[in-house]
Amino acid sequence: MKEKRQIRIGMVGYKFMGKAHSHAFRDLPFYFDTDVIPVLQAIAGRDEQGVKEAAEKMGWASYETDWRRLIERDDIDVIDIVTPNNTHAEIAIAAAKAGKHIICEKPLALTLEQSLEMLEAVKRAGVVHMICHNYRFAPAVQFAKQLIAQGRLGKIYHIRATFLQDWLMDPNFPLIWRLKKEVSGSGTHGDLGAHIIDLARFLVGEFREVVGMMETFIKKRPLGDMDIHLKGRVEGTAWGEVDVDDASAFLARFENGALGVFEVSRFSRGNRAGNRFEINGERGSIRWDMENMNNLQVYLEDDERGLQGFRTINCTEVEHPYASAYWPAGHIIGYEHTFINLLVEMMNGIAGGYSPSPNFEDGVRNQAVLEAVERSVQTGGWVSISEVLP
Ligand code: SOE
Repeated sequence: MKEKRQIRIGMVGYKFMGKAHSHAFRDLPFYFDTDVIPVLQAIAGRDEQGVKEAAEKMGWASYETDWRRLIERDDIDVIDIVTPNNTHAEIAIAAAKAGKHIICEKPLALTLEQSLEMLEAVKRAGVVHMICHNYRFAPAVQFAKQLIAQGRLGKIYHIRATFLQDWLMDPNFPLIWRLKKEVSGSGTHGDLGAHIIDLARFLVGEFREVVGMMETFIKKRPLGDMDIHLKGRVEGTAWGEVDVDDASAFLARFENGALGVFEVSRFSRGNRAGNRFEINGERGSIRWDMENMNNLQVYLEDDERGLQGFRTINCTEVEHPYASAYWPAGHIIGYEHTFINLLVEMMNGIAGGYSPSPNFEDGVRNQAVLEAVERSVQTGGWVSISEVLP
């Protein structure tokens, strides 16, 4: 058997997303027969003890305590950026200059301007680039895309999408990096909004104009750090200001005439990861809920009258993208597999010399929608995407 070309990964960061990406790189060759295969070469993090332990636990061959050192190494082909948002641009631009392929977590950058600089850098360097919008790689979402592309739903009229969470409702939950504008760029808007904007762009098309509103329900929080998975409180004596949104909502018109309603929040009691959408077309509708991610609800007007209604398709059959690489039909997959599916495309892109979607172009277009909504919140009126991204 021909030996496969190894693609040596250098990952910057190693927490929540680091775990998801490490798992995906490790398991990818187990399920998929790609032309090139990833190797967990090195990770970088500032805390030596922490990064060393993470490297051992997650199976990385080596570690660095400075990401710059990772980029200098000539035994690294890809830089994977899983750090807080304020570091994406600097790392990505340096990695591109060093000729490394790049996979970057979302949102691409703090601002549209920064994301354009990142796009310029990867284009100039001619490296392969992707942004990690993993949800579009759920087999059910890919299947929804196929149904829409085949015209099974006809002309699309509506998309309504939410991403609702509730981990921030305790007023004593501390002021973590996700709540500081200079580190995260925005709150729910860039964190969760970026995901549903990506799903909408993938399934419906480009945005034309938006009008939005945002709110910060709790404006001061105790200083401290906390894992968002823990329901934790800090009995703080020192307090700091939250300068990002707790919730964001907007209306949109698409280039193809469809209308969109979007809502993201960290104050939606009972919702842990309420990433859901419904799309209505002239001949059918689809619904998806990430907490039930293997299923797609489909309504087709062409069904016999009397039998019409939403049917639930368990997208684990050979006809459903990526599904048959895992288990026999009916044997469901999970959140972590969406990352594997995305990285399969990254490997295909490296083997074929192209940047699969979603790439930095998609990251820029996504950032333009985020920015247009923010501008609309300031002005109180509609903002067209062409005003922010000429
Ligand atoms: C936290 O709000 C978070 O983990 C996001 O950062 C992710 O992108 C999203 O997938 C789930 O929620």
